Amino acid sequence: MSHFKDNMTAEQLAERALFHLKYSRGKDLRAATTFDKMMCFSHAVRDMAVDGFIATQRQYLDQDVRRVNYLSMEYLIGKMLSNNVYALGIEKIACEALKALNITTEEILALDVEAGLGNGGLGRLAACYLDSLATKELPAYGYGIRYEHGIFRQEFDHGWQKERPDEWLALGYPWELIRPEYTLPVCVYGRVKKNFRPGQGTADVWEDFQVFEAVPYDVPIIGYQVNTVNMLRLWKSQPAEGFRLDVFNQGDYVRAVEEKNWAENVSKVLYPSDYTYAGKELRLIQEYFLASCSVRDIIRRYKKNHSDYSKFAEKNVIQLNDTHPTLAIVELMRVLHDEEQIPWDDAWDITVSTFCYTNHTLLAEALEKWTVDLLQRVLPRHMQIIFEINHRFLQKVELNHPGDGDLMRKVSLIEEGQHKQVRMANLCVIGSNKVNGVSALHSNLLKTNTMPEFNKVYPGKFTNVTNGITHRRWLIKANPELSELISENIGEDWKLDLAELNAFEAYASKRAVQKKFMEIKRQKKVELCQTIKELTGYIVSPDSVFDVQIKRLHMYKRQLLKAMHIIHLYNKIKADPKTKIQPKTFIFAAKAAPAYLIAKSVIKLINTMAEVINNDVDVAGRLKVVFLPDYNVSLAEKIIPAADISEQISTAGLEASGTGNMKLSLNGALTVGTWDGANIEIAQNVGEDNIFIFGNRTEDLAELGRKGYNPWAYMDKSEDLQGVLEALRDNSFDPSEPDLFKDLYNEVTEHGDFYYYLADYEDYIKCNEEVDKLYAKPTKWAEKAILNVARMGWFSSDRSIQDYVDDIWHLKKTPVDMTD
Ligand code: 26R
Repeated sequence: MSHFKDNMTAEQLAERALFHLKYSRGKDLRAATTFDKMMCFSHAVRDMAVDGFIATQRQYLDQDVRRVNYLSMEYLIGKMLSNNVYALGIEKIACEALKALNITTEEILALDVEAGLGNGGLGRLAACYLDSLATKELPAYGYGIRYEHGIFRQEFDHGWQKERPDEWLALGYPWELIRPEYTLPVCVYGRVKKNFRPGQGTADVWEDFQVFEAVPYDVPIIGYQVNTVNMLRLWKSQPAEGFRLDVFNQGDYVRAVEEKNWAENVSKVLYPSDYTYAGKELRLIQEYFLASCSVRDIIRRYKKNHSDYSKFAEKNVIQLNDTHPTLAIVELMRVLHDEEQIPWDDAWDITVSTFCYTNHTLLAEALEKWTVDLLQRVLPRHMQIIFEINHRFLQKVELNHPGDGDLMRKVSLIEEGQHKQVRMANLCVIGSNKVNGVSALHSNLLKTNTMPEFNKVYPGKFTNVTNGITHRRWLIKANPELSELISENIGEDWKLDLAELNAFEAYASKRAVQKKFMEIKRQKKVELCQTIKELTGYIVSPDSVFDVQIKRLHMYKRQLLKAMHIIHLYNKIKADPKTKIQPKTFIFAAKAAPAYLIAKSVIKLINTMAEVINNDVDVAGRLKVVFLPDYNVSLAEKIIPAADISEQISTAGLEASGTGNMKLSLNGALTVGTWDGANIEIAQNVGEDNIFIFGNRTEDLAELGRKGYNPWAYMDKSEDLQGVLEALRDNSFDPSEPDLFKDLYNEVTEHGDFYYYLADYEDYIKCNEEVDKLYAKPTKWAEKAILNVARMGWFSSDRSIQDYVDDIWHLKKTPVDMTD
C-alpha cells in the first residue's frame, strides 16, 4: 500500500507550492504576501490528499460498500493546515519546504482560516467524528451547509458582547473543491393537487413551487496515516438559472434581484442560537435545504450501482445529528413514494431502516417544533406526508395499547393547541431504527424522563453512545510537549490507539515524570499568558492556578456560579486583606446567543469583575479574572493545555455530555464538576479520588423540586451567600450603575432559581477549598493530573465511532488500496 506522499521530498513540496503561487494566485515570491504563501502552501498540501480522495471514492463505488451519511447543521472543523500536514505524515518535509517560501511555521499557521460553521458541542463533535471515521477507514460522508458567515465573531464593548460577522470566505478558503456538476434543484412553497395517475388512481402532486439551487463544496477529510480521504460535502444556495431568466424576460429587474438575494440568503448565515428553538421561516428552509439535497445526493450515488431500492437501507445509514435535519426522513418518503412510486409501506420500511437519530439535549426550549401553518406554507407536500405518517403510526399504537389516550397524545407527531405544532423529536424517533443519547446518564434520562412513552412503544430502539474527542487534534497537535513526554515513557502506540495511554499510569508517581509534567504545564501557561495579554491587556502569572471554564454561555452551565465563587473570595480578601489563598487566575471564554440577554449580562458581570479585581491593590496578585473574547476551536487549543482546573458545573441532569470536560482532563486538568453528563463516566474512569465532584444529583434536585424548592432558605442561613448576592443586587463593582446586575440577582432569587445555583453554592465553595488544599501538595497534584491523562483513553472519538459501528451503523472497515 504505497502512496506518493510517502516518498515526496521537501523540494518537491516546495516546488508544488511555488507552482500554485504562480498559476493559482498569479504571483512570484517577491510579490507574494504571507496570505498568498499560506494559500499556495495549503493548495500544495491539499494536492497530496487528492490521490487518496479519488482512490477512496472509487473504492467505495467499486465495492459498493455500506456507508454512513452524517447530516449535521453544524461543523466546527477549526483550522485545517496543521492537522492535514500531520494526517499526511509530512510534518518534517513541510517545515523544510516552508523555508523555500521564506516564511516560518508560526507565521503560516497564524494565517490559516478557522471554519466555524457551528455553535458549540454538537458542531465540534461532528468534526471529531469525521476525523475518526476517516482514520478508522470507514466509508462516511459528512453533509452540511456552507454558511457564508459562520458563528459570529465576538468583541467586547465596555464589557458587553458585540457580535460581528465572521468573514471566513472573504479571502478564499483553500480546502474546498467546488462541484458545480452535482448542483441540485431545491423546491419550496407551492401547493398540492390531486392528479390522476394511470393505474394508481389519484396521486398527490406538488406544484407551483419556487426553485433554487444547491451547489456542493467538498472538503477532504484526511485519515491519519491511512490512504482514506473521506469528504465533507457542504451545500451553498444560489438562484436557479431558469427562474431568474424568466423574471428578467418580463423586464422586472428589481424583482429579479430580490429573488436572487432570497436564494442566496438560504446559506448566508448560521443561526447562532443554541438551546432556544429558532422559530424562523428561513431556519426551516435551511433545514430543508440540507435535508433535501443530501438525501437526493445519497440516492444519486446509490443509483450508480442499483436500479431499484431493495438494497437502499442495506447500503446507507443516514445519521441525524439532533433534530435539525429531520425533514430528510420526510424527503426520502416523498422521493420514494411520489417520485419513484414505491407503495407507502415499502417506502416507510426503507426509510425507517435507513435513519438513526442522536439526541443532544433534553432542555425543553431546544426541542424543535414547527407550526403546522408554517410547514404547510413552505412544504405543503411534506406536511401531508407527516400527517399520513402520524395517522398510520397512531393506528398501530391504538392496536397495541388500546384505549390509552394519554399515550397517544404524548407520542403523536402533532401537538394540539391554539397553534398546532409538529414535534420534530417524535418524528425522529418514529422514523429511525435507533435513537441514542450522548452519555450514560443522558441516554437513561432520555428513556425514562423525556420519552418514556416511546420507550414503551419501541422497546430496544433507545441506546447510548458516549461522546468522544479526537486526541489527534486535542492532545498530539494542541500539546506536543505533553505528547512527547508520554511517548518518551511508553512509546508511540497510544497515538494509534488511545486505550494504550493507560500504560502512562505507571509513571504517575515517578518524581521525574511529575516534575517534567509540571514544567510542561507551566510552559503552556506561559504561552497562554502571552495570548491573554494580547487579547485582554491583562498580565497574569503562570505561577497562579489556572481555573478554566470554556463553553457556550448558558444559565444551566452556570458560569454565574463560578462568578459567585470569585465574589466570595474577593469579599473574603476585602474583609481581611491578609487572607491567605492559593493565587488563582480564573479564565472564561464563551459566546452567548445574541438574543439571550441574561447570558449577556453574565459576560458583562465577569468583565466588570475583572476590571475591578485585577486592578485592586488589596488583592495583590492573588486573584485575576479574564474573559477571553471570541472563543473558538483555535482558542480552545491554546487554553486547554494550560488549564489546571476544569469547571464542569452544570445543573445535574441538564448537560447532555460535555466534550470540553474530556479535552481538559486528557490534558491533565482536574475536573471540578457536578454529577452530570460525561463527568460521571470521567469520574468512573479516572477514579473518584482524582476528580472533585460536588452538589446535588439529578434525583436530589427532582426531590427538592417536588418538595417546593425555596432559594431564599439558603440565603437566610448563610451570611457569606448574602454577601455574594448583595454584591450582585447592588453592583458593588460599579456603584455608578447600581441596577446593572439586578436581573442576575433576581434570576437566582425572586424568579425561583430555576437552575439551583443556591442549592449547590455551599458545597461548591467547600469543594473549591479542597482543590486549594490539594494544590498545596505539588506531588499529589501532579500525580492526580497525570492519572487523569493516563486514564482518559476511553474518551477517544475513535472509541465512540467504534460504538456507533458495532451498535448502530454496522459498517465494514474499508482500507483504500493505492497500488494501481
Ligand atoms: C436552535 C436550536 C434548535 C438548537 C438547539 C440546540 C441548536 C443547536 C443546539 C445545540 C445543542 C443540541 C448542543 O450543542 N448540545 C451539546 O451537544 C454536545 C455534543 O453531544 C454535548 O456534549 C453537550 O452536552 C450538549 O449541550
